[in-house]
Amino acid sequence: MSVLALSGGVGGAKLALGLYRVLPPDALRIAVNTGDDFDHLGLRICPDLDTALYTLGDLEHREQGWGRRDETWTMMRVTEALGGETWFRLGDADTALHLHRTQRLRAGERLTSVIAGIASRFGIRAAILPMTDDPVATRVTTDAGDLAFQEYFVRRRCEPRLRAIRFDGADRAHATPEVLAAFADPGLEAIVLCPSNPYLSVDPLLAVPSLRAALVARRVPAIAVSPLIGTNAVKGPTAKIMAELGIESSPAAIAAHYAGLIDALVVDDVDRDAAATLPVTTFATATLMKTLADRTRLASFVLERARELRR
Ligand code: FO1
Repeated sequence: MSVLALSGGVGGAKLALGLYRVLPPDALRIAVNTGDDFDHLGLRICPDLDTALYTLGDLEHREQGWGRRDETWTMMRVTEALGGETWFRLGDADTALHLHRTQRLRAGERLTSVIAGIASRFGIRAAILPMTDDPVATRVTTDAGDLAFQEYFVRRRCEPRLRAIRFDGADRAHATPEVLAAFADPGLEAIVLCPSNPYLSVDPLLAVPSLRAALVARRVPAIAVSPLIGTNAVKGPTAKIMAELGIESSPAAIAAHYAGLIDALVVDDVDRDAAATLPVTTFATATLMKTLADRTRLASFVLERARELRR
């Protein structure tokens, strides 16, 4: 049996870890957003893939959600002294991974293969799959101009008012054979859209035509977990982004955003009443994930609902 999760960012990785812990080790495949990837200090940085690697490899910085917890910062300190860019914080151990990945990519290896090699070195049995090996770059149109994703998200801390989001290259990108095989796996039992920011972290995946087509043609239930709790996003700027895009921060907006792509939506208990009126099957439970137990419990809840939907 297998489960395919679609994930990006810190919120998605939390549920991915819960799924990883409650499923047989080889059962989980995670298609991960690569729209946040960029070249920086001569290195290829893949933030959402690395957050998934560190989280499932039990290396992640627990409070931040990104980067490693056992970090030192000599490289950043010397970069600063040399007048280099330090707005994007790269720890020494994290930088070793970027160096390693950049070398292998430069040698012509596919990103999918590089990530699989690193996951194996981290002892991770789940398949962490870039959504595509083709270039896709999330860019945002803001009142401070057209910005690359990390420039907006990290350097400017999401302060500029967001007008539009686009994913350069997505329309020409191909889902990897490994991602398409995960959708086609006869043993597939469920597809889980993790509680990542739908607009920044899930939409890039859905913008890859063959990935979206595979989700539309699904033969098993697809369940999305809302990243919102009430009108405030749990983590990150989701509510601010929705307001600036003119979208109400509600379960209804999330359901509408995923219309046709999901068979059920999981919302938090505080949204139980709002959920009763949605056009998609909706389940309510506690969706705030602070502890590992929160993550595994939510993962089990989602998988049980998917099994019910299959009967
Ligand atoms: N996020 C920040 O807010 N500040 C940082 O300095 C930062 C550095 C960083 C380094 C490696 C990495 O894998 C992620 C990093 N992130 C940082 C998080 C990253 O920008 C976001 O996790 C995703 O791009 C958004 O989902």
